[in-house]
Amino acid sequence: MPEGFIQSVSTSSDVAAEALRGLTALRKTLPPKLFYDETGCALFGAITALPEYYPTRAETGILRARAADIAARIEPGCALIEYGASDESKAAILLDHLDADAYIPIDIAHDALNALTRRMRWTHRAITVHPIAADFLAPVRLPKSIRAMPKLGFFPGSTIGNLDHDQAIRFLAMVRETLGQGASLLIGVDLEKSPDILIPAYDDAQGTTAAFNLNILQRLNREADADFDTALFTHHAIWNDQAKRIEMHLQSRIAQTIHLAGRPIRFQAGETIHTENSHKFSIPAFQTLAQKAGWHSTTTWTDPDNLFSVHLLT
Ligand code: AVI
Repeated sequence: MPEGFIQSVSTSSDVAAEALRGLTALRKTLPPKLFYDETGCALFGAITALPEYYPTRAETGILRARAADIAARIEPGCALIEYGASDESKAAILLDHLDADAYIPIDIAHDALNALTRRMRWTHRAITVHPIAADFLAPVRLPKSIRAMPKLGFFPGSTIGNLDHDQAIRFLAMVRETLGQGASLLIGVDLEKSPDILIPAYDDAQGTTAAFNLNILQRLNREADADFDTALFTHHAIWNDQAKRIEMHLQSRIAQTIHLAGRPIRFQAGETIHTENSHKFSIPAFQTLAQKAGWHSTTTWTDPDNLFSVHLLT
């Protein structure tokens, strides 16, 4: 285990308890953080390379084009604190331009974080890497050694869109508190667009997103003593225009009873498990959300096709 590793990862009993809570509710749900076991992280990596999944390419393009501009706004000797850091590729673009002394990746996916830390310690030797294995929705304690450094929070990938609005405001307010006075936050936010672009991004021709969604059931079979037959569930991605979000569901093809941690769970034919929301924003709508959490959006960058936005909040 890397030096300085703070560990608070989910145990199998947490996984079973969280799954039971969602699956016994009136409308069945599963928390999206359960996607990210080792297989789920690999499938998410494959999603980011799909021709239909534009967010990663668009955001990476913005970061490459604007990294120098971003770095010019951040004080030297800073610490970069990345929330949801299962892959360092976006942080590395920033670190190549920032005058940074420390990098603190925070992620629940322990194995991915471990591998990232090893790579970063090799490729960015002048920077101290302090990984934190934690659910970033819960408060985290930053290492004492970065206390005096200027802080830049980084929350790429539009993961903010996976939270509902109240949760997003609470999260942004908590980040503000964690980073402290004078800190900045660089955040990637996916923009509202036609469902003709959105639906294929979440229901791709190769079936990679379907496999990612169904893996949550396989994970419950592996870790929560469940007996889902994934062939009896179908992946669906729908655009909810009122809530401005893509919703991912797993629909039961037939009436069936599955078991999880010794408990029977009944499904009607056609009933769904709601596994994820991915909210999309206009620029003013996101600025208002950030303001409610006490942040002020100073600069917003977009890609040439206006698919994605990156905001610097202070
Ligand atoms: C991690 N998150 C921002 C992705 C998204 O686009 O909402 C997760 C994802 N789900 C399906 N495809 C990608």
